Amino acid sequence: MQNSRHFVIVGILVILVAVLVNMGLDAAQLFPVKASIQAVPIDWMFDLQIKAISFFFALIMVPMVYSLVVFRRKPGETGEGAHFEGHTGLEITWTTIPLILVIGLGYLGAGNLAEVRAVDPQAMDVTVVGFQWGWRFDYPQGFSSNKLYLPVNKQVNLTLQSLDVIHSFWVPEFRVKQDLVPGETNYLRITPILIGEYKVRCAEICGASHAYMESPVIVVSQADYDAWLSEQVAAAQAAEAAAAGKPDSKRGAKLYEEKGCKACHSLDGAAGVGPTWKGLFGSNVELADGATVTADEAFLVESIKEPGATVVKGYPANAMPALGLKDTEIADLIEFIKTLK
Ligand code: HEC
Ligand SMILES: [Cu+2]
Repeated sequence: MQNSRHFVIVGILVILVAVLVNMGLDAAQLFPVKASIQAVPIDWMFDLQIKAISFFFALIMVPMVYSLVVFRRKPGETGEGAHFEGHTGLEITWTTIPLILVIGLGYLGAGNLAEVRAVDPQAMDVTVVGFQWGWRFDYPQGFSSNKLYLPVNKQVNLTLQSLDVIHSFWVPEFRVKQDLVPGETNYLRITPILIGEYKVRCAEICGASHAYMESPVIVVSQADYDAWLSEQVAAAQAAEAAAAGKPDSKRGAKLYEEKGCKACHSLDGAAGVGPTWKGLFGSNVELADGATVTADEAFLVESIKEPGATVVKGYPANAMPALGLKDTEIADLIEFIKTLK
Protein backbone atom coordinates (compact mmCIF):
# COMPACT_ATOMS: atom_id res chain seq x y z
CA MET A 1 0.00 0.00 0.00
CA GLN A 2 1.12 3.54 -0.74
CA ASN A 3 2.36 5.58 2.21
CA SER A 4 -0.11 8.35 1.47
CA ARG A 5 -3.04 5.92 1.80
CA HIS A 6 -1.98 5.11 5.38
CA PHE A 7 -1.96 8.82 6.20
CA VAL A 8 -5.41 9.32 4.72
CA ILE A 9 -6.87 6.37 6.66
CA VAL A 10 -5.21 7.41 9.92
CA GLY A 11 -6.30 11.01 9.38
CA ILE A 12 -9.93 10.00 8.94
CA LEU A 13 -9.79 7.65 11.94
CA VAL A 14 -8.25 10.39 14.12
CA ILE A 15 -11.09 12.79 13.32
CA LEU A 16 -13.71 10.08 13.84
CA VAL A 17 -12.30 8.93 17.20
CA ALA A 18 -11.82 12.53 18.37
CA VAL A 19 -15.47 13.34 17.63
CA LEU A 20 -16.68 10.14 19.32
CA VAL A 21 -14.56 10.68 22.46
CA ASN A 22 -15.80 14.27 22.70
CA MET A 23 -19.42 13.15 22.33
CA GLY A 24 -18.86 10.52 25.03
CA LEU A 25 -17.34 13.03 27.46
CA ASP A 26 -20.17 15.49 26.77
CA ALA A 27 -22.78 12.81 27.38
CA ALA A 28 -21.10 11.93 30.70
CA GLN A 29 -22.35 15.31 32.09
CA LEU A 30 -19.24 15.88 34.14
CA PHE A 31 -20.58 19.10 35.72
CA PRO A 32 -23.56 20.02 37.91
CA VAL A 33 -25.78 22.96 36.87
CA LYS A 34 -24.24 26.34 36.19
CA ALA A 35 -25.46 28.55 39.02
CA SER A 36 -23.18 31.60 38.85
CA ILE A 37 -22.00 34.14 36.27
CA GLN A 38 -18.46 33.04 37.05
CA ALA A 39 -19.33 29.52 35.89
CA VAL A 40 -19.92 30.70 32.31
CA PRO A 41 -16.33 31.49 31.26
CA ILE A 42 -15.03 28.57 33.33
CA ASP A 43 -17.31 26.09 31.57
CA TRP A 44 -16.39 27.59 28.20
CA MET A 45 -12.72 27.03 28.99
CA PHE A 46 -13.36 23.49 30.22
CA ASP A 47 -15.31 22.72 27.08
CA LEU A 48 -12.40 23.90 24.95
CA GLN A 49 -10.00 21.75 26.92
CA ILE A 50 -12.23 18.68 26.71
CA LYS A 51 -12.25 19.13 22.91
CA ALA A 52 -8.45 19.42 22.90
CA ILE A 53 -8.14 16.37 25.16
CA SER A 54 -10.39 14.35 22.84
CA PHE A 55 -8.32 15.37 19.81
CA PHE A 56 -4.94 14.60 21.38
CA PHE A 57 -6.19 11.31 22.73
CA ALA A 58 -7.17 10.32 19.17
CA LEU A 59 -3.96 11.76 17.70
CA ILE A 60 -1.84 9.52 19.94
CA MET A 61 -3.95 6.37 20.25
CA VAL A 62 -5.07 5.98 16.62
CA PRO A 63 -1.59 5.98 14.95
CA MET A 64 -0.27 3.76 17.74
CA VAL A 65 -3.00 1.11 17.48
CA TYR A 66 -3.00 1.41 13.68
CA SER A 67 0.77 0.78 13.57
CA LEU A 68 0.52 -2.18 15.94
CA VAL A 69 -2.11 -3.82 13.73
CA VAL A 70 -1.06 -2.88 10.20
CA PHE A 71 2.75 -2.90 10.50
CA ARG A 72 3.15 -5.94 12.74
CA ARG A 73 5.71 -8.60 11.72
CA LYS A 74 4.16 -10.87 9.08
CA PRO A 75 4.80 -14.63 9.10
CA GLY A 76 8.14 -15.36 7.37
CA GLU A 77 9.46 -11.81 7.85
CA THR A 78 12.88 -12.00 9.53
CA GLY A 79 14.65 -8.75 8.63
CA GLU A 80 15.38 -5.79 10.89
CA GLY A 81 12.94 -2.89 10.99
CA ALA A 82 13.93 0.42 9.38
CA HIS A 83 16.31 2.47 11.53
CA PHE A 84 15.75 6.22 12.05
CA GLU A 85 18.41 8.60 13.29
CA GLY A 86 16.57 11.81 14.24
CA HIS A 87 14.38 14.10 12.16
CA THR A 88 14.99 17.81 12.64
CA GLY A 89 11.85 18.92 10.83
CA LEU A 90 9.67 16.70 12.99
CA GLU A 91 11.32 17.86 16.21
CA ILE A 92 10.85 21.53 15.32
CA THR A 93 7.21 20.84 14.48
CA TRP A 94 6.38 19.01 17.69
CA THR A 95 8.10 21.66 19.76
CA THR A 96 6.59 24.68 18.04
CA ILE A 97 2.98 23.59 17.75
CA PRO A 98 2.54 22.66 21.46
CA LEU A 99 4.40 25.84 22.44
CA ILE A 100 1.94 27.96 20.48
CA LEU A 101 -1.00 25.99 21.88
CA VAL A 102 0.15 26.36 25.48
CA ILE A 103 0.80 30.09 25.09
CA GLY A 104 -2.65 30.39 23.50
CA LEU A 105 -4.26 28.56 26.43
CA GLY A 106 -2.35 30.75 28.89
CA TYR A 107 -3.65 33.85 27.12
CA LEU A 108 -7.23 32.56 27.18
CA GLY A 109 -6.81 31.52 30.83
CA ALA A 110 -5.64 34.98 31.88
CA GLY A 111 -8.65 36.60 30.17
CA ASN A 112 -10.88 34.02 31.82
CA LEU A 113 -9.46 34.74 35.27
CA ALA A 114 -10.03 38.48 34.78
CA GLU A 115 -13.65 37.78 33.86
CA VAL A 116 -14.17 35.51 36.90
CA ARG A 117 -12.72 38.13 39.25
CA ALA A 118 -14.54 41.10 37.76
CA VAL A 119 -15.59 43.48 40.54
CA ASP A 120 -19.13 44.77 40.77
CA PRO A 121 -19.10 47.99 42.84
CA GLN A 122 -22.68 47.16 43.99
CA ALA A 123 -21.55 43.86 45.52
CA MET A 124 -22.77 42.92 49.00
CA ASP A 125 -20.45 41.56 51.71
CA VAL A 126 -20.54 38.40 53.80
CA THR A 127 -17.75 37.10 56.01
CA VAL A 128 -17.29 33.33 55.90
CA VAL A 129 -15.67 31.76 58.96
CA GLY A 130 -14.45 28.18 58.62
CA PHE A 131 -13.50 25.99 61.58
CA GLN A 132 -13.10 22.35 62.53
CA TRP A 133 -15.75 21.41 61.42
CA GLY A 134 -18.34 23.84 60.23
CA TRP A 135 -19.08 27.17 58.60
CA ARG A 136 -20.46 30.42 59.98
CA PHE A 137 -21.65 33.32 57.86
CA ASP A 138 -21.40 36.77 59.41
CA TYR A 139 -23.60 39.40 57.79
CA PRO A 140 -22.69 43.11 57.99
CA GLN A 141 -26.16 43.78 59.50
CA GLY A 142 -24.80 42.29 62.74
CA PHE A 143 -26.00 38.68 62.86
CA SER A 144 -24.55 35.26 62.03
CA SER A 145 -26.15 32.37 60.20
CA ASN A 146 -25.37 28.70 59.62
CA LYS A 147 -26.81 28.99 56.15
CA LEU A 148 -25.47 31.19 53.42
CA TYR A 149 -28.49 33.07 52.06
CA LEU A 150 -27.86 35.00 48.85
CA PRO A 151 -30.11 37.05 46.58
CA VAL A 152 -30.06 35.98 42.92
CA ASN A 153 -28.29 38.14 40.31
CA LYS A 154 -26.32 40.14 42.85
CA GLN A 155 -22.59 39.81 43.31
CA VAL A 156 -21.43 38.85 46.80
CA ASN A 157 -17.89 39.51 47.94
CA LEU A 158 -17.03 36.79 50.45
CA THR A 159 -14.34 37.55 53.02
CA LEU A 160 -12.85 34.21 54.01
CA GLN A 161 -11.29 33.50 57.42
CA SER A 162 -10.28 30.35 59.27
CA LEU A 163 -10.21 29.85 63.05
CA ASP A 164 -7.80 26.90 63.00
CA VAL A 165 -6.38 25.10 59.95
CA ILE A 166 -6.64 25.56 56.18
CA HIS A 167 -10.14 24.97 54.78
CA SER A 168 -11.46 25.60 51.30
CA PHE A 169 -14.77 27.17 50.28
CA TRP A 170 -16.30 25.28 47.38
CA VAL A 171 -19.79 25.24 45.92
CA PRO A 172 -19.50 23.05 42.81
CA GLU A 173 -22.48 24.74 41.12
CA PHE A 174 -20.67 28.11 41.37
CA ARG A 175 -17.43 26.48 40.06
CA VAL A 176 -15.05 28.88 41.87
CA LYS A 177 -13.11 27.79 44.94
CA GLN A 178 -10.89 29.57 47.47
CA ASP A 179 -8.83 28.51 50.49
CA LEU A 180 -9.39 29.87 54.03
CA VAL A 181 -5.96 30.31 55.58
CA PRO A 182 -5.51 30.91 59.34
CA GLY A 183 -4.06 34.35 59.99
CA GLU A 184 -4.88 35.55 56.49
CA THR A 185 -7.92 36.98 54.76
CA ASN A 186 -8.93 35.80 51.31
CA TYR A 187 -11.74 36.98 49.06
CA LEU A 188 -14.04 35.32 46.58
CA ARG A 189 -16.66 36.91 44.33
CA ILE A 190 -19.77 35.05 43.28
CA THR A 191 -22.84 36.18 41.37
CA PRO A 192 -25.55 33.52 41.72
CA ILE A 193 -27.84 33.33 38.68
CA LEU A 194 -30.05 30.38 39.56
CA ILE A 195 -32.51 30.23 42.48
CA GLY A 196 -32.06 26.98 44.38
CA GLU A 197 -30.41 25.13 47.26
CA TYR A 198 -26.77 24.17 47.06
CA LYS A 199 -24.10 23.12 49.53
CA VAL A 200 -20.75 24.56 50.43
CA ARG A 201 -18.29 21.81 51.20
CA CYS A 202 -14.76 22.01 52.48
CA ALA A 203 -12.35 21.09 49.69
CA GLU A 204 -9.17 20.92 51.76
CA ILE A 205 -8.72 17.94 54.03
CA CYS A 206 -8.77 19.47 57.52
CA GLY A 207 -9.05 16.62 60.05
CA ALA A 208 -11.28 13.80 61.22
CA SER A 209 -14.68 15.33 60.33
CA HIS A 210 -13.58 17.07 57.13
CA ALA A 211 -16.10 15.04 55.14
CA TYR A 212 -19.00 16.46 57.20
CA MET A 213 -17.94 20.08 56.85
CA GLU A 214 -20.82 21.27 54.72
CA SER A 215 -23.56 23.89 55.02
CA PRO A 216 -26.58 24.91 52.95
CA VAL A 217 -26.22 27.71 50.41
CA ILE A 218 -29.62 29.11 49.52
CA VAL A 219 -30.15 31.42 46.56
CA VAL A 220 -33.47 33.24 46.65
CA SER A 221 -35.20 36.17 44.92
CA GLN A 222 -34.32 39.67 46.11
CA ALA A 223 -37.74 39.98 47.81
CA ASP A 224 -37.32 36.69 49.70
CA TYR A 225 -33.83 37.74 50.66
CA ASP A 226 -35.00 41.08 52.04
CA ALA A 227 -37.68 39.29 54.08
CA TRP A 228 -35.13 36.82 55.46
CA LEU A 229 -32.74 39.66 56.25
CA SER A 230 -35.26 41.66 58.33
CA GLU A 231 -36.27 38.46 60.14
CA GLN A 232 -32.65 37.77 61.08
CA VAL A 233 -31.99 41.33 62.16
CA ALA A 234 -35.10 41.32 64.36
CA ALA A 235 -34.15 37.94 65.86
CA ALA A 236 -30.62 39.13 66.59
CA GLN A 237 -31.91 42.25 68.32
CA ALA A 238 -34.40 40.23 70.35
CA ALA A 239 -31.69 37.73 71.33
CA GLU A 240 -29.41 40.52 72.47
CA ALA A 241 -32.14 42.12 74.56
CA ALA A 242 -33.10 38.79 76.08
CA ALA A 243 -29.52 37.69 76.79
CA ALA A 244 -29.11 40.71 79.01
CA GLY A 245 -31.57 38.96 81.33
CA LYS A 246 -31.08 35.43 82.61
CA PRO A 247 -29.85 32.30 80.81
CA ASP A 248 -32.47 30.40 78.89
CA SER A 249 -32.48 26.72 77.94
CA LYS A 250 -34.58 27.27 74.82
CA ARG A 251 -31.99 29.65 73.43
CA GLY A 252 -29.38 27.11 74.49
CA ALA A 253 -31.17 24.41 72.49
CA LYS A 254 -31.09 26.66 69.45
CA LEU A 255 -27.40 27.43 69.93
CA TYR A 256 -26.73 23.69 70.23
CA GLU A 257 -27.84 23.37 66.60
CA GLU A 258 -26.61 26.70 65.27
CA LYS A 259 -23.11 26.62 66.70
CA GLY A 260 -22.44 23.09 65.54
CA CYS A 261 -22.32 21.34 68.97
CA LYS A 262 -24.85 18.90 67.49
CA ALA A 263 -22.24 17.51 65.11
CA CYS A 264 -20.33 15.91 68.00
CA HIS A 265 -22.57 15.80 71.09
CA SER A 266 -25.73 13.67 71.15
CA LEU A 267 -28.69 14.28 73.47
CA ASP A 268 -29.83 10.67 73.68
CA GLY A 269 -26.86 8.93 75.28
CA ALA A 270 -25.23 7.84 72.04
CA ALA A 271 -21.47 8.40 71.88
CA GLY A 272 -20.37 10.66 69.01
CA VAL A 273 -17.14 12.43 68.27
CA GLY A 274 -17.61 13.91 71.73
CA PRO A 275 -19.45 12.67 74.88
CA THR A 276 -23.25 12.72 74.99
CA TRP A 277 -24.88 15.53 76.95
CA LYS A 278 -27.56 13.25 78.35
CA GLY A 279 -27.24 13.23 82.12
CA LEU A 280 -24.03 15.25 81.92
CA PHE A 281 -24.86 18.00 84.41
CA GLY A 282 -23.95 17.02 87.96
CA SER A 283 -22.48 13.67 86.86
CA ASN A 284 -18.97 12.52 87.64
CA VAL A 285 -16.74 12.88 84.62
CA GLU A 286 -13.54 10.88 84.36
CA LEU A 287 -10.72 12.88 82.79
CA ALA A 288 -7.87 11.69 80.59
CA ASP A 289 -5.35 12.48 83.34
CA GLY A 290 -7.11 10.05 85.73
CA ALA A 291 -8.88 12.66 87.86
CA THR A 292 -12.65 12.69 88.35
CA VAL A 293 -14.59 15.93 88.44
CA THR A 294 -18.20 16.82 88.96
CA ALA A 295 -19.74 18.36 85.85
CA ASP A 296 -20.83 21.56 87.54
CA GLU A 297 -21.16 24.98 86.02
CA ALA A 298 -17.49 25.90 86.43
CA PHE A 299 -16.37 22.70 84.72
CA LEU A 300 -18.73 23.20 81.79
CA VAL A 301 -17.71 26.83 81.33
CA GLU A 302 -14.07 25.83 81.27
CA SER A 303 -14.71 22.91 78.91
CA ILE A 304 -16.38 25.22 76.43
CA LYS A 305 -14.01 28.14 76.73
CA GLU A 306 -10.79 26.16 76.83
CA PRO A 307 -11.49 22.75 75.39
CA GLY A 308 -7.87 21.68 75.79
CA ALA A 309 -7.69 22.42 79.53
CA THR A 310 -9.66 19.36 80.66
CA VAL A 311 -10.05 16.39 78.37
CA VAL A 312 -12.71 13.75 78.98
CA LYS A 313 -11.32 10.22 79.24
CA GLY A 314 -11.58 8.19 76.05
CA TYR A 315 -11.90 11.21 73.74
CA PRO A 316 -9.29 12.89 71.55
CA ALA A 317 -7.69 16.01 73.08
CA ASN A 318 -7.90 18.36 70.11
CA ALA A 319 -11.27 17.40 68.62
CA MET A 320 -13.37 19.99 70.43
CA PRO A 321 -13.08 23.36 68.70
CA ALA A 322 -12.78 26.66 70.56
CA LEU A 323 -15.79 28.45 69.09
CA GLY A 324 -15.38 31.92 70.52
CA LEU A 325 -18.84 32.00 72.10
CA LYS A 326 -20.14 34.97 74.07
CA ASP A 327 -20.54 34.47 77.83
CA THR A 328 -24.31 34.82 77.53
CA GLU A 329 -24.33 32.11 74.87
CA ILE A 330 -22.31 29.78 77.10
CA ALA A 331 -24.75 30.43 79.96
CA ASP A 332 -27.67 29.57 77.67
CA LEU A 333 -25.96 26.37 76.54
CA ILE A 334 -25.29 25.27 80.12
CA GLU A 335 -28.90 26.03 81.03
CA PHE A 336 -29.86 23.72 78.15
CA ILE A 337 -27.44 20.98 79.29
CA LYS A 338 -29.04 21.11 82.77
CA THR A 339 -32.39 20.08 81.24
CA LEU A 340 -30.93 16.90 79.71
CA LYS A 341 -31.55 14.46 82.54
C1 HEC B 1 -15.91 18.58 66.41
C2 HEC B 1 -16.56 17.98 67.50
C3 HEC B 1 -17.09 18.85 68.62
C4 HEC B 1 -17.91 19.96 68.51
C5 HEC B 1 -18.42 20.63 67.24
C6 HEC B 1 -18.20 20.37 69.86
N1 HEC B 1 -17.56 19.54 70.74
FE1 HEC B 1 -17.67 19.64 72.76
N2 HEC B 1 -16.40 18.06 72.91
C7 HEC B 1 -15.88 17.34 71.86
C8 HEC B 1 -15.00 16.29 72.38
C9 HEC B 1 -14.22 15.28 71.53
C10 HEC B 1 -15.03 16.41 73.77
C11 HEC B 1 -14.25 15.53 74.77
C12 HEC B 1 -12.80 15.92 74.85
C13 HEC B 1 -12.58 17.17 75.64
O1 HEC B 1 -13.08 17.23 76.78
O2 HEC B 1 -11.96 18.08 75.13
C14 HEC B 1 -15.91 17.53 74.08
C15 HEC B 1 -16.21 17.96 75.37
C16 HEC B 1 -17.12 18.92 75.69
C17 HEC B 1 -17.53 19.29 77.02
C18 HEC B 1 -16.99 18.63 78.27
C19 HEC B 1 -17.99 17.83 79.04
C20 HEC B 1 -18.54 16.61 78.32
O3 HEC B 1 -18.44 15.50 78.87
O4 HEC B 1 -19.17 16.73 77.23
C21 HEC B 1 -18.45 20.29 76.91
C22 HEC B 1 -19.19 21.00 78.04
C23 HEC B 1 -18.59 20.57 75.51
N3 HEC B 1 -17.80 19.73 74.79
C24 HEC B 1 -19.42 21.57 75.01
C25 HEC B 1 -19.55 21.86 73.68
C26 HEC B 1 -20.38 22.95 73.13
C27 HEC B 1 -21.19 23.90 73.98
C28 HEC B 1 -20.26 22.90 71.79
C29 HEC B 1 -20.91 23.84 70.74
C30 HEC B 1 -20.77 25.23 70.96
C31 HEC B 1 -19.35 21.80 71.45
N4 HEC B 1 -18.96 21.19 72.60
C32 HEC B 1 -18.99 21.46 70.15
C33 HEC B 1 -16.13 17.55 70.54
C34 HEC B 1 -16.89 18.60 70.03
CU1 LIG C 1 -12.31 22.08 56.35
